[in-house]
Amino acid sequence: MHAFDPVREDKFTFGLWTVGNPGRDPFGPSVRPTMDPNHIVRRLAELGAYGVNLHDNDLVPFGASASEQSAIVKAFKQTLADTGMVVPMATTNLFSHPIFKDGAFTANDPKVRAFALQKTMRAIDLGAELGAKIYVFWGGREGVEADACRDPRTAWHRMRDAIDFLCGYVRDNNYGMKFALEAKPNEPRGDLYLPTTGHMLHFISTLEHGDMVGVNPEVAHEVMAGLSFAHNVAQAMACDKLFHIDLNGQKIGRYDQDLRFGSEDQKGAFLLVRLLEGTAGGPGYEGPRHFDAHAYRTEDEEGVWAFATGCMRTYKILKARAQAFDADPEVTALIAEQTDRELTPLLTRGYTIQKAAKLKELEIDVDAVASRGLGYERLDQLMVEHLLGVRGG
Ligand code: DIG
Ligand code: MN
Ligand code: MN
Repeated sequence: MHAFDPVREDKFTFGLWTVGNPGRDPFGPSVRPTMDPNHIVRRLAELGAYGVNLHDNDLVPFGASASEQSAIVKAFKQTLADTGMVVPMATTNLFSHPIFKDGAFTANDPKVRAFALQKTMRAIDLGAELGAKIYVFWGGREGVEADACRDPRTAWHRMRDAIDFLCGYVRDNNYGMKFALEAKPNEPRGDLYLPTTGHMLHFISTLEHGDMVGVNPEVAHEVMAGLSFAHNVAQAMACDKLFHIDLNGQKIGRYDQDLRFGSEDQKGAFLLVRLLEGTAGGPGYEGPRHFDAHAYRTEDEEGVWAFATGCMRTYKILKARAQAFDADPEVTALIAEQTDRELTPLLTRGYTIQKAAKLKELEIDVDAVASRGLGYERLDQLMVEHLLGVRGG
């Protein structure tokens, strides 16, 4: 056992669709054979993963009969029992079948919206049967090209009605599930409704049962929008709404690449892991570390498992680097210098008439404050040196 070998306690998970991705893309067919879900579970267990996630149709083919579903699920549950792997999260495929070509919950045709609810309820039942306590909604087709086709407000109301309805279904069945909403700015539709985690956090505040609904931010999706992923995750954590997370890599300004975690923006990945692991002192994230990513199209099955191992190892290496960074006395001293403990009580925990009087009387040497150097160049250089492994062991 080496320092960065993944273990169950790391809570690393993969969607069946990630390592099972056959390498198909808009310009070419699959390059790898389809993997059996039970084989995926066994191989991931051998690599040290904690669990798998799934869309309904990743396990049960679309249109399978009840008896076929029963046999598939029985065998899958046996594989989970044999390997000790769990299913923390489940979700619905509301984007592959042509019926969803104009959306699912937001589609103009009420028969499509009815079928989307029906399919999701059945997928929730399957997720509950497999023990999932987090249910993700990614609206891959909830969007538009010809914007005149519906009032965007109508789409928003339809989405809200669907999530409220499904919250009711989960509560009625005492499934004990929480919902996690996943944003994306575009792709496969020209524009997707609710494009960023920020939009989702507002949307949740309008729901009937918002207490059971949080977010599932994905690295690639916020980077596609040109945003700081760590900042979006931090906002979700600050309002206790980070219910799940999709980890991967992404180059800015590209289509959704879903690359191996940490394979692109290492500084961004470092700051994200530092946040999730709480090494800087704030509360960390306790949920599964889910890799919603897939191997390059160039890879065979061996390459797929190298991809999966790389995701987990890079996360653990970055966690060790973050721990060393936040234990570095020069780093902590530079960060501490920015905190004026005397003034802080005046600036936090709300208004009082006494605070207002004190602040109005405060003598502030504006020129002296303005001319002060903050030492951020040294601080960021220290981070780079920890990241490059020349500091902190
Ligand atoms: C894509 O980023 C989406 C789908 O793969 C899935 O519905 C969701 C769950 O992680 N992510
Ligand atoms: Mn993605
Ligand atoms: Mn995702």
